[in-house]
Amino acid sequence: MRHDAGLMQKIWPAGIISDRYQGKPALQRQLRTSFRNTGYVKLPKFLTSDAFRAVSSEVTRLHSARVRKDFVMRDFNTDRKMSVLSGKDVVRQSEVIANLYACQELRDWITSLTGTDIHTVLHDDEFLVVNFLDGERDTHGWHLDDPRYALIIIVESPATHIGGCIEYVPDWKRLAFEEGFEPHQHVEHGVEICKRKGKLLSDTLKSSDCYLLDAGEVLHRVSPMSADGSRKALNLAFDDRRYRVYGETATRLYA
Ligand SMILES: O=C(O)CCC(=O)C(=O)O
Ligand SMILES: [Fe+2]
Repeated sequence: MRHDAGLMQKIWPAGIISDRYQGKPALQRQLRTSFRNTGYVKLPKFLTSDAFRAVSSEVTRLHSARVRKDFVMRDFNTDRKMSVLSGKDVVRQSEVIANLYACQELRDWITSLTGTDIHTVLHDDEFLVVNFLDGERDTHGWHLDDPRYALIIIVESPATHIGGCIEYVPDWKRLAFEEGFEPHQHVEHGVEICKRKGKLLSDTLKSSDCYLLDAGEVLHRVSPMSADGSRKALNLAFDDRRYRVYGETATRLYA
């Protein structure tokens, strides 16, 4: 996928990252430290309002093309009750999102935060995905991503008291080793141990918030909604290496 600077300029003449995240060395240091410590950093109003509006209207338009999923993911033994669109289905239908994924400004910013190279994910379902929670009990259960990093853009979020929030356990595999539980099959059991030890973290996010996650290392889920509500999120995945062997989980959920 090629970055089309001319088209980006036409779609978003002011660029896509809002001013509050540019040329602010103190804030950038703080974000970098937080990401290094927890593998998570919240980025309220990360996109300019024009860019967010465009993404939001595309994701909302794509809702009608969503594919329903309701199964237990083998590798983590956790629920997928949600609707999805794979990367290749999204870019077929949205030039705006395809260009956002290819945007060099975005990649440079992520590099400056993580301190690593950023590469396109070479998995045509998983390089970007759109996830929808559409009602009571919907959840995107506990998992690790195959690609290293995920930049998530929250387009719509349910009322905070009904769930649909991000929960995460930094450094999951190391904790599993230290606490002696199996990190891929006995996930709920491991999460209970981590919760007792205060290692389970969570955050509530609202429409236009973004977050960057060290998604290959930090166990995460979107918690079940306890009542009717709606959540829409776009996940742009990047890797810290050029090639990697991908597991089966993304294919099962998105292909
Ligand atoms: O929707 C979110 O906030 C997280 C999405 C996610 O974990 C994923 O797409 O792998
Ligand atoms: Fe994920």
